[in-house]
Amino acid sequence: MKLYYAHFSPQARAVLMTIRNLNLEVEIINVNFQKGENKTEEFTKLNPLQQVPILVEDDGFTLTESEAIMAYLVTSRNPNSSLYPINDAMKKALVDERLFYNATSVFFSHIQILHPMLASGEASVSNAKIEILRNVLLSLNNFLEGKKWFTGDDEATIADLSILSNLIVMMCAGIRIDKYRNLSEWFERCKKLEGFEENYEGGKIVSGLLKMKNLPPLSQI
Ligand SMILES: N[C@@H](CCC(=O)N[C@@H](CS)C(=O)NCC(=O)O)C(=O)O
Repeated sequence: MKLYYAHFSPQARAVLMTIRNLNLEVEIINVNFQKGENKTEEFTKLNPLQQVPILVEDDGFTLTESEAIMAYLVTSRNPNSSLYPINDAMKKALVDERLFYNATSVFFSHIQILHPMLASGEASVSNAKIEILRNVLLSLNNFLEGKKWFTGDDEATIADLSILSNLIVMMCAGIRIDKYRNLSEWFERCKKLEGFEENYEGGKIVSGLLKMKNLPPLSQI
């Protein structure tokens, strides 16, 4: 299988971390956005949204949403994995619940701030956007109350991997999580997961870009 990938993308890194945790072989195709490699006809055929990640199976089966790719990889390659407990309807529903929260709220909460900064050099961030991000961090901290992982005490799931990739972006952009005790403790646990370092390395691209564009880190949040 092939993974169309960019190291700066939290969604792509979450998929790669799933692949690492499942110990799967993959051909990684690095997509250079600066060179417009996501705008080619061939790429647009694979994903009309011109975004990464994209997973392409050897027979051509293609998926373009990170959470769906992660769920598919576990279901198709190791259905007994605790990363996505498909044989337990309730446990699986709890993972889905957090995956949907990640897709609708966690990703949005930082992209609404970082995209205008990185794409058009916008240096100021409105209080309304900061409030949205703070609420997400608070909710994540509350979800973890009394739990080791986002869906319980057992083991990390793909929900943890998805949320982790986005949290890494926020931290690399300067956001401090030490006042969110549950989240900080969970983050320490995540450091032991397969592929954590690789994921974190990709996140650092964001801090590099902010510095390069002379933009302030988001330490006020
Ligand atoms: N909902 C999608 C989001 C994918 C997405 O936004 N990818 C970004 C990188 S994180 C991208 O490729 N952006 C390039 C662009 O939109 O031009 C997913 O979870 O896979």
